[in-house]
Amino acid sequence: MSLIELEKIFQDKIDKEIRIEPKDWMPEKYRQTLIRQISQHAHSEIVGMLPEGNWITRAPTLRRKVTLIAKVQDEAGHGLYLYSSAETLGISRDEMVSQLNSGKAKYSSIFNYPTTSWADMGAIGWLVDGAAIMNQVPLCRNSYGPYARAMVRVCKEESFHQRQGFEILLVLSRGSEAQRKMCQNAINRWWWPSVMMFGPGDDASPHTAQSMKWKIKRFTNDELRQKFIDICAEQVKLLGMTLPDPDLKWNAAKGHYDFGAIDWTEFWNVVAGNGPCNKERLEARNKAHDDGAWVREAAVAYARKQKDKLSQTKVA
Ligand code: BYC
Repeated sequence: MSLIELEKIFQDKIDKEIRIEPKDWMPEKYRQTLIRQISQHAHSEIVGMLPEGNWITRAPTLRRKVTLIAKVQDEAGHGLYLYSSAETLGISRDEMVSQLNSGKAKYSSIFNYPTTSWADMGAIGWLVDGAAIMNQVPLCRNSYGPYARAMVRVCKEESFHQRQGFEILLVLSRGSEAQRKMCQNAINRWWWPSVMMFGPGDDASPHTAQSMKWKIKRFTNDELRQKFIDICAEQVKLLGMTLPDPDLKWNAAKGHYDFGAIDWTEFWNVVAGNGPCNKERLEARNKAHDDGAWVREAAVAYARKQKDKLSQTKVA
């Protein structure tokens, strides 16, 4: 069969909402796009453990500590499902991890901002996980089977994360003057980076058009960003706080909130590795990897021992 015929069969399947599975024929560019996106997504989950992990020892109560540990542990699980899903496309986990550790592979821009107060744990849950859910629910319907199935479980856990974050902020927002200030300050710092999480505007997004055609993406970056802003603009009222955008205003004609200009210079700086914490995050990640090397070596040694035992039993 010619390449053109294979591509036609492939696109027909996608148009009919038939999932693509690992052993199916797929265009090389589809495979590469998925590896890029899924590995970036997996790395984001793993690096995303760092800013919140910093607060486990400083959580204000036992209940908060237990919840935060569970959340950070969930992120590790998400990273692992996603690495497994990318492995079905023919890349090894070692390759993906070394691309992350060398700084070659990207991870979400949001994780290059520092967490400076307890209220940041609330703002990350509400805004960062909230933005993640907005982007990830449609990914449960993406065209590649292993990625779509992994996303179902990820999304269930993310919605718990979002609610725990909102509840942290709700408690602070009803607390002392200092707590209210801490809450507003965290919202001010996390708002714009969260809005940028959806990626560049559609006119500056090189991958969106093709990914929509392949149904890897179901909505464009700007469509999801708008939905996120519309929801947050209402939810912030329940907190009695404000979003740091003087241009945020309901537009009845459009049925959406208008919002202010996004600082894309900042976004591209962070993506290029020059954000407030880019260097620190990768150093911490590399250190964690080095520190954990014994776990992998022990696992390999154990597996070898078991194999030797098995072959000895067979000989006997
Ligand atoms: N950060 O053409 P575009 C979580 C890059 S973690 C950095 O729109 P695409 C959590 C993009 O890679 C969840 N880079 O690309 C964990 C591309 O660069 P290259 C994270 C970004 O792929 C712990 C270029 O900009 N979620 O929830 O069609 C604790 C042009 O972009 C970003 C995911 O990973 C960014 N924000 O669309 C708490 C979702 N945005 O590769 C929470 C899965 C764009 O050409 N990913 N770039 O050099 C996606 O849905 C899509 O990849 C994106 C971008 C919407 C992010």
